[in-house]
Amino acid sequence: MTAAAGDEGRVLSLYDGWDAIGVHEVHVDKGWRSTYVKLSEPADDLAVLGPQRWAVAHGESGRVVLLDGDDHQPATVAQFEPAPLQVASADLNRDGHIDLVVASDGQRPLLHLLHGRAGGFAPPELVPLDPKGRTTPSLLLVDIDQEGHVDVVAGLTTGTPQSPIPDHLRIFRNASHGGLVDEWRAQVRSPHQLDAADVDEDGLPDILATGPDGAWLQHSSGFGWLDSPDKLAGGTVSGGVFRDVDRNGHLDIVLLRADKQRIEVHPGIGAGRFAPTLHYDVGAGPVALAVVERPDETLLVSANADGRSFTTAKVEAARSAPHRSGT
Ligand SMILES: [Ca+2]
Ligand SMILES: [Ca+2]
Ligand SMILES: [Ca+2]
Ligand SMILES: [Ca+2]
Repeated sequence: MTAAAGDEGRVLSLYDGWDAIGVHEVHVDKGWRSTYVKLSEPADDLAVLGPQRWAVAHGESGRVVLLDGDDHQPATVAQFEPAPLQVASADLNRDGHIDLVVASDGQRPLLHLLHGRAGGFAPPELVPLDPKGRTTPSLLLVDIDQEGHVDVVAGLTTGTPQSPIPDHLRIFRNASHGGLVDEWRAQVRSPHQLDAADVDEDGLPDILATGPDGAWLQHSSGFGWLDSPDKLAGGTVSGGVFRDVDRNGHLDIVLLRADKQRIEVHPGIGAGRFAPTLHYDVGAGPVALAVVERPDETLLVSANADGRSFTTAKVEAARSAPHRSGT
């Protein structure tokens, strides 16, 4: 599976080489209800723009299509050179229309910025990606400098185990009106999946990077800069997100540890500190992580390569009130 995204209490799945999106209503006790939306060709990536509104990137043909509404009729948004594609969405210029950012890993890796407008998208604007970044496994849209506009963070991998070159994040600041400026880069191991949220509660978003070289937490130090990464886990980590899964008011870090075949929850207790880690066993070969939040429950979902199975675990709400210091 290459993507797992929460969508109104459901999990969307997109398997490598499959030409369908799975839409799964997830339950711990009652089993699952799954439907599949057929695609015209295998897809590389998927972004959720809203309820029943998805952008799908097809690297084989270079097409990015929009599936809108209950009938999921695809409309081509843009056509690029065939190349592996990543897609992410946010309103970059704050005009009320969702915009798309597409990373394409052709001969010359590029970011394509597609501004949404009434009835569709404007033609793509091109922003060169780092030429040393051989592949772009992850795209994250977050207002990293907290000045009010969403910025673009691309996770770039460069080396091979035989000839390692440091992987890195490339930060593109959203200067004004949705134009992107290639700002700076931060070295980090394993930027295969990215998430951002203010985990240490200082008002600035922090970044969680996970991949085959472990899980790494980078705190923001202000003005869009990141501190050097803290290692959270070694081994292969197939996904990581910040969520308040135990609902105690503090973000927790959820990791899918492929090496240990389990989901790990680092429960946040405030100010970037964590209670002892909780473990949930999953099936063989976990490849993607999703968190389903409903009014009455939080579910952790692991998609497992072995038999294309899923494992679901329910998180108990934290019993004690949030800890306060200095009282
Ligand atoms: Ca917009
Ligand atoms: Ca910004
Ligand atoms: Ca922070
Ligand atoms: Ca929590």
